[in-house]
Amino acid sequence: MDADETRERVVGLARREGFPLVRIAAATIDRRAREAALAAHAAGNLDGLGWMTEAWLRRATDPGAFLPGARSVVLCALPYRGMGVWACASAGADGEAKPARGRVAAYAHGRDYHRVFEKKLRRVARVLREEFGALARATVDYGPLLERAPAVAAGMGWSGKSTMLLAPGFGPWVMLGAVATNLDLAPDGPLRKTCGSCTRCITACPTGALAPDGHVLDARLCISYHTIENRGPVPRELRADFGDWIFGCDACLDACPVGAGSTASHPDLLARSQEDARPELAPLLQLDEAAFQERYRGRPILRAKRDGFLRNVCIALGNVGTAADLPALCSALDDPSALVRGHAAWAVARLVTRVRPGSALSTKDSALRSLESRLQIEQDAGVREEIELAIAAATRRPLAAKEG
Ligand code: B12
Ligand code: SF4
Ligand code: SF4
Repeated sequence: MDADETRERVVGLARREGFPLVRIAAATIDRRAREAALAAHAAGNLDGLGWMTEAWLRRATDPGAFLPGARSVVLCALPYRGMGVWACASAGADGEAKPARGRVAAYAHGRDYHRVFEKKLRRVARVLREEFGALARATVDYGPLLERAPAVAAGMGWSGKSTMLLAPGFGPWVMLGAVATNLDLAPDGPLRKTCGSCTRCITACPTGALAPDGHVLDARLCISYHTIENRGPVPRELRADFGDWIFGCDACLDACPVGAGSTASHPDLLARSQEDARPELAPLLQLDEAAFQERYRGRPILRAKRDGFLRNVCIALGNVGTAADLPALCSALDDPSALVRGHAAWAVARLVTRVRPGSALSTKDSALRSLESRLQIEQDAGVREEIELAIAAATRRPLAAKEG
């Protein structure tokens, strides 16, 4: 079999697994990507992503460290923007008739994409080993290999100002996976495309996480980072800007004109019901550990863990909930998790300072009673501080100066 034939068979193999986009990159160190990643690390933009150390980033920008002897990387992409009617459903932010709903990033509407990719990529790797006698190693997302840099080098798309890879026809709505191999496959070249003068993603980002000229993201400000990866409290100054996002964030993707008309999606990544994409918020606060595991088994949302997810739900209820949601938030003041109790306190205050004037008085009274009675018994110092701040915010009183 000559080199062209081998290449064609490898690409065909990946396509038969259902990947509409397959490109080959040379397995070389991408100096520019490494510099960008190290600069992001040095600037603190990756703080909180503990595993992304300087040493990890050096390895992750060297396919030869990922698979010793690697000559090529086969990049595979699956589209996932089959949002149907669910993503358009009203969140019911202002209407008592509709329950307040949260918003889940589109990549997390269906089955966990890691599982979907792993199965397919491992089959490709196995054929490379068994039929081609080659070395092969597959990865998706969490493996020690940065995926966007080789995908851009191989012309799968270009590097957008949102930092997303934009694939022609699909825009940012593709997930990536890769198989490194020691087969010497002729690489594809990069696209000659850029975002031009567009800046829509930068303007659309609710928290200003993208640099003014784009291409750099500060994870410390990113809703996606906080709602998925952050295990602790969300900085108070960011919470009001989270809107109704409860897992991930697509604001910079939704704003992108590239691939905006695409509805292509791998079927496993589709929402099965409105609850997968825009779940009703208040009932989520009743999930205990077992119910959370049961509801989200095999779904990306498990990644946030129960306490982190309910923390996100509290923030969203504070931002878009109505007076009808107050009892659920007040119950969450007694949640076993201090993380949830603290964010519930914030959300109670945020909700009562937002609701319409007609219902404000009684709502505020009952909110204050709940906050004050929880304060009587609360032992956790962090939660006590959240409750005190919440009482001050709800009554618009400045906090009394602390003694000592
Ligand atoms: C860590 C991580 C995150 C972090 C940090 C993201 C970030 N931008 O740094 C957080 C948790 C915030 C995150 C969020 C999301 N992520 Co993420 N994430 C990753 C992960 C694991 C590593 C990304 C990374 O290397 N960051 C470090 C920075 C330095 O690298 P970079 O952003 O790729 O930067 C490159 C460019 O900006 C470029 N560059 C830098 N300067 C300049 C200047 C110019 C002029 C140019 C042209 C280029 C350029 O060079 C850099 C190196 O290649 C990858 C999976 C993987 N193993 O690669 C998924 C990955 C990037 N995430 C993905 C997705 C889908 C998301 C979300 C959309 C999920 C969501 N809906 O909530 C958001 C989108 C946020 C965003 N705008 O990027 C997909 C992206 C697919 C695509 N089409 O691009 C990936 C590839 C996962 C996958 N397997 O599909 N993510
Ligand atoms: S994912 Fe959301 S918060 Fe993060 S950069 Fe994009 S728009 Fe901003
Ligand atoms: S919104 Fe505009 S600037 Fe941002 S990634 Fe898309 S095309 Fe590029």
